[in-house]
Amino acid sequence: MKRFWSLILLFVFVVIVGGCTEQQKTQPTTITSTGEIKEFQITASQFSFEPNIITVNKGDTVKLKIKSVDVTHGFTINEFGVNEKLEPGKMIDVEFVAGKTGAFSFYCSIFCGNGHSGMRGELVVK
Ligand SMILES: [Cu+2]
Repeated sequence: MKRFWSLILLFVFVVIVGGCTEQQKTQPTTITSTGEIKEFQITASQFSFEPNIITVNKGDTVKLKIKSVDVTHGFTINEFGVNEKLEPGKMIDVEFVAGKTGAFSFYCSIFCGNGHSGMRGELVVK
């Protein structure tokens, strides 16, 4: 009978240790990483950017591929020194490091029509 309980104990021990090992194996993928490359494709059109909210982590390298599908627009993020002219149909590559946390607006900086002043979005750096 004692042997039986020893086996049960051993079984429980194996399950617990096995469970912990399993957790350690999967943990690295759940850690919030900094220094990753985050790439986004943004479409500019009268009078919006799509997507208009971009979320990254502090320290990430942000790569944006931006294209206007109608008229000439601008793309500006003051805090990260980004200021591009988006000519229709031409893909523009933007790259910067999100070195500070906060919510930063990006906006169209070239007059493109009646809704121009509302053509904006937000870069969220966590
Ligand atoms: Cu505009």
